[in-house]
Amino acid sequence: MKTVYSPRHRLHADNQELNAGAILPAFELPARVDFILDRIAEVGLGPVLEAVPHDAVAAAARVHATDYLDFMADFWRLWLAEGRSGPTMPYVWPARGQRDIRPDHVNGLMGYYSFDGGGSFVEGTWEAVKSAVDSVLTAAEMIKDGEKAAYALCRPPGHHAGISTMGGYCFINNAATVAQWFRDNGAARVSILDIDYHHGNGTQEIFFGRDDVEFISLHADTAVAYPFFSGRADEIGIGEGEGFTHNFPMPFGTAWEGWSASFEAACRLIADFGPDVVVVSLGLDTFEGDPISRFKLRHEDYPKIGARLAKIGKPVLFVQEGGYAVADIGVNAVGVMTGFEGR
Ligand code: SP5
Ligand code: ZN
Repeated sequence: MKTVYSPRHRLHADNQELNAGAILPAFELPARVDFILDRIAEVGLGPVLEAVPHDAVAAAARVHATDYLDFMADFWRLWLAEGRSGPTMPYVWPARGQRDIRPDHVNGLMGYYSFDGGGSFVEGTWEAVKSAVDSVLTAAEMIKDGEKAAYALCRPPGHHAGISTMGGYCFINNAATVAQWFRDNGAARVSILDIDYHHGNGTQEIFFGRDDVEFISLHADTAVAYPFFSGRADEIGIGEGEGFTHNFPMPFGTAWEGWSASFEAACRLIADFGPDVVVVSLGLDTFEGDPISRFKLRHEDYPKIGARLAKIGKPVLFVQEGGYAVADIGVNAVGVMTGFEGR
């Protein structure tokens, strides 16, 4: 299988995050990509190709609001204009009952365009964000040209990014952008299967009213787990989209037995939908050793995921999302891919 990545991901580094009462170095680190690339080489998964530059912003604008994209493009200039240069994060958000009103100052704008404190910006963030879109579009072209599968090793991840909100380490929604790209390039139907530990709230928001892009998410029960405000089983889509969103919340401690039952149901939903292509939002934070998550998948489970996805018989574009057990992430990511290839 071919992997696509951009070395420009590294420009997004030394971020911070709000976590359990402290400002900590972000868990979402550049080294995540290094461990995956090392394992790809070790196993001989296939060629690693550098992302081809695309008009990333135009592709993203098919699923995100242009004022949101404009803000991210302009953010570092606004930040410098305040005399600052260090990493930032939002700290004030409109809550229930407040007005949906766009402020003028950068501090307010950060809150307006985010839903949590995980949208940490540094000088190179925007370049890295666009490079992840380059990666996913380059991989999509490989699928369009006949590859059965491809792996877009995106960083930063994307599935929490909504129409006009960053958060959860995500800025542009890579999976949603590429699903829309497939629709714009001949696919009648696209399934997005999100197996990150966290609910893919951004992807859900983007496609909630649509019947041409199916969204299925397996995740920790958001009654008790991040991102808390979406991901319940009764969220099924709206209007024409009703019945095309499927959520499988699962309790803390879920291991392969429980997880795989939901996964099997998800795979059957995809087969019933009959997509031209499947986009997999591949989070590896379901791993038992993940430092911020509470599922119990083991190394040996990841190849089984890949093998079952291959059985669907549709082209699969894997898009990297979360996974923070940095030293194990390569084994688990490449395990999915070798399982898909039946080796
Ligand atoms: C892409 C992705 O996986 N984003 C995840 C963002 C999660 N951010 C908040 C996590 C809060 C976890 N708190 C647990 C504390 C354990 N020390
Ligand atoms: Zn996650």
